[in-house]
Amino acid sequence: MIRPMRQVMILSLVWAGMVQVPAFADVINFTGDVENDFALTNQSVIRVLDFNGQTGDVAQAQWMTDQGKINGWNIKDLRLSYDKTSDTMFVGGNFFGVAGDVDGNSVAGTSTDQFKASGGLELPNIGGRSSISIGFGPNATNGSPSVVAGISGDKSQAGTGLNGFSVAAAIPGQPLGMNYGQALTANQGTLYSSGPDFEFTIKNFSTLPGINLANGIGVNAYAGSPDDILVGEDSIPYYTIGKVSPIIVPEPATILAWTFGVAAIGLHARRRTRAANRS
Ligand SMILES: [Ca+2]
Ligand SMILES: [Ca+2]
Ligand SMILES: [Ca+2]
Repeated sequence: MIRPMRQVMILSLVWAGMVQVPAFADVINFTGDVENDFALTNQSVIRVLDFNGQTGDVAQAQWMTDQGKINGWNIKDLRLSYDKTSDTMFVGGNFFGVAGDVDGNSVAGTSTDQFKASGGLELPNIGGRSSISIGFGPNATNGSPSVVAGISGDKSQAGTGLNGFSVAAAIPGQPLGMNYGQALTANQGTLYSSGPDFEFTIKNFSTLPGINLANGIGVNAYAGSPDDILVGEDSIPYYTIGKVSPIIVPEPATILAWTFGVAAIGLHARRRTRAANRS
């Protein structure tokens, strides 16, 4: 399905430890709630906002909307915080609802009879061809991820972490979510065990293939399944984060076609102050 033009905005921004500014030693304590754990008042937090923070970019059955439900693939934003001392990247995939709760009944892994009777499919543990994946790579126009972290939609690529969580070398040319290559054993972090959001760590982040922190990074994201019928997928196209201090000025972003069935997504970015966009 083709979704509307989106804007990705980046807020905040000291890229702690990656730029020529004092490093913030910042260890995030996970509780499952990205809004709480990666508070925007935390100067180390980088936020990539999806679709202006609006909910309309993941299709779902009208009756779900009429019932006030929001599917569990709809990403609100990504939040990143890098701890230089431990060389750990803390990653928060922030969802409007509950990550993986496809039918929006507030429980990931189970769905209502109405959802099932209408042909919907929601599997526990981000199972089957479901995936929540975040890609990382160089700060490069027309770039693509060199690393992927999360739960692959191809379970033959599953890692050894919770629900098959893995940090892996990205397979070039494959859609994010199905592109988990060789596991990066020195970089395996931990997926937090409860939601509503999707939080994990990547160890030894500066040593990831294709990553040179001094040059900034690129990031993209995918959440969805091709099999759930009643609900679309969400994605954030490859977005570059430069080494600018103290405010990161977004650079021209790439237009990529990498989600299941999405032809192309226009993307542009603009700067916005943190104060204007607290949530
Ligand atoms: Ca979204
Ligand atoms: Ca959330
Ligand atoms: Ca559910």
